Amino acid sequence: MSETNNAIPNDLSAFWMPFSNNRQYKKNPRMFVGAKDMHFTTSDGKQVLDGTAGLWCVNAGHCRPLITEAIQKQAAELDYAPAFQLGHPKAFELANRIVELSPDGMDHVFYTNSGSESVETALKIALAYQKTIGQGSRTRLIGRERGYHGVNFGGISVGGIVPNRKMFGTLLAGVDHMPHTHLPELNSFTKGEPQHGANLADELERIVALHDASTIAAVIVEPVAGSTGVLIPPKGYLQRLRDICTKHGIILIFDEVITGFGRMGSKFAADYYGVTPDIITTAKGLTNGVIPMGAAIVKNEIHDAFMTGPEEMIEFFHGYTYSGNPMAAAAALATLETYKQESLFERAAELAPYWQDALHSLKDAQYVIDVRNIGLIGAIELEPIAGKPTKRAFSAFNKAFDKGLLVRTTGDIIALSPPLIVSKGQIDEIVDKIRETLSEID
Ligand code: PXG
Repeated sequence: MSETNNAIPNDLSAFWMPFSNNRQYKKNPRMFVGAKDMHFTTSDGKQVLDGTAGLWCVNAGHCRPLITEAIQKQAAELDYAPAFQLGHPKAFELANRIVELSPDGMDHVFYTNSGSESVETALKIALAYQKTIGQGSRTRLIGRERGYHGVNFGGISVGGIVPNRKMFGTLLAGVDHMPHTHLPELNSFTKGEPQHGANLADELERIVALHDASTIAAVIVEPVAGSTGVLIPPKGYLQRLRDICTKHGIILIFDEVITGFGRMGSKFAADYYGVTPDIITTAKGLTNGVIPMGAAIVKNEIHDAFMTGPEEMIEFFHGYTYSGNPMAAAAALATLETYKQESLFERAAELAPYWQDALHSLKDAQYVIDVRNIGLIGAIELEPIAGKPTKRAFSAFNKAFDKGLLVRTTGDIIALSPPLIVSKGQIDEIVDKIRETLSEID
């Protein structure tokens, strides 16, 4: 890469950065100018170990050759094809590949460009499905406290992260929330699935009793809540949600934007937990984060209910200019091929016990009040500084970065999710750098 390309512009004010402290960042900007496999290169030439797969998306590691070549080739061959009433082969081929990975009976894929759009799409499919089968009174959507389902209006309505909601008016009407499943007094320092809290799924019964099942269209949850700081479902919890939804004719949506494509050491969290939802939302790992793309994967019964009217009619009034975009489809096909050739989902499963032990060795490190893990996901929760929530974790983020490690923080929680190509030596490096970091911050 030429130096001119990577020179830091001397005016950073025009770019209003997402989910960032713009003013503080721009005083001390940190920029990546390159990446390969497990590392980023910074503009000042430092290597930074990627402990977070970018933003939970680069599951195969950075700048992987199959993906790079596929995109280059696609850009020269078919850059764009209209998405409505027309198609191109790779969008269909990719849907077939996704369906092969999906739980049995979920054989249809609706393309989006992000996790947020996958969520909106899933909620709209759920509402339209209920109407289509003569259950038009089912208009309520149920989410969960501390849930993250992206940033669009449907997603923040069913989501439960307060700062993401409170500035934006009344949101969607007719939404209710189940309680979150974080029970630190009972489950702290659990390795893998927590023992306590499956009964929290029964709160859904309470919500059904309050509103009546005939008014509820769908329930949406992250199988493992990621953004809010890695909340792992208690043993048996997801199955209970499934049973309650089935009993009451409520559609169950698993938001697998983070948990899909190998993060759990399985294809989807649905496989990991042996619980099949009615719709799965995905994005991130679908294209290794390289080109924006998401997908809602839909159970046959739901899809088929739309395919009943006159054939010349559009069946579902929804879609995006870039649904199934050729560049994104090429990136996704090459990503899925990389996962397969390198058995990366299996690799993640094999590494998970080592990951677990390494993370839990931080139990006695300074400030640590909880360690949680599942698959190749981890969280280290820190005791907040009194009266200054998030400050300690943000110091840890900065200090770790200076030591050449990228972590992600949310609240006072350090969240970890390395690319699935991480080595045991790199897992040790992540843990060692975090231990050092915690011993050096206030
Ligand atoms: N659902 C879930 C479960 C997610 O985790 C989205 C939807 C939205 O995806 P898009 O592609 O619209 O951003 C997400 C995204 C973090 C972090 O550090 C998490 C996400 C995005 C950025 C940062 O926890 N999750």
